[in-house]
Amino acid sequence: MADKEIILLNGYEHIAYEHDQQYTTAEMQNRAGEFYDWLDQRRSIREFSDRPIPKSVIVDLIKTASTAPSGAHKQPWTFCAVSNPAVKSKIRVAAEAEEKLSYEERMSERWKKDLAPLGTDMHKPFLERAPWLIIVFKKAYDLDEAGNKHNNYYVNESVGIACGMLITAIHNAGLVTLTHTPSPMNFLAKILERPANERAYMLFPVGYPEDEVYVPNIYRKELNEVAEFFE
Ligand code: IYR
Repeated sequence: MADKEIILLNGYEHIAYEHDQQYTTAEMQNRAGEFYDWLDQRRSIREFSDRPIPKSVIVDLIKTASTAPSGAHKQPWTFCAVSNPAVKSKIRVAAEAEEKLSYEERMSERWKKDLAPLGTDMHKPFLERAPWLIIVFKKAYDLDEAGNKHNNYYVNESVGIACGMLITAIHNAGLVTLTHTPSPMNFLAKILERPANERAYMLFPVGYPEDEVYVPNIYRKELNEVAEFFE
């Protein structure tokens, strides 16, 4: 591809935005509806097959997530992708220790009642069985090579958007995942030896579902429960 022409606007480099996807209204409607139908098929899965997934696929999923918009374009995230069985085992052991405390002591009865239809408990075999774990770290601030701190902005919003895009990319690849947030999550920074500016944000096991998997028969809210229109 030919290099794009760079022009200066307000003293900063700009390139022309190429907007070549002009759909007719009917095509637009079709695409919007089909994308919704396709994404509505996504479900959180807790039982994973151990069938391997090539690293090159995981690389593309992470590159996709890293296209997310972020405060001042700081991209305040690190995606740690783990397939090493010994590291996965360490993560499972530490996560289950935290979850045991959570289920036995930290979570309220009301919370456990709300979770009952999902059938979760302190056991997390998917942390070893899924071929890959992607652990997303947020960067509270950036550290340069000299050790100086630089601000990041809207870090939670930015990393949340990137996680949403990662989930969509995983679904697009025909794979499944789960938004897993063992709490507290600081054991992940220790095991993965992350620098002082990184905090674990969310963990995604990625793989194929187990051969026969049942998911809770839950319903999504109707449009009028999630949207208001002001026309
Ligand atoms: N982190 C625990 C508990 C849990 C909490 C919520 I909110 C969920 O939607 C699901 C689980 C666990 O992973 O079991």
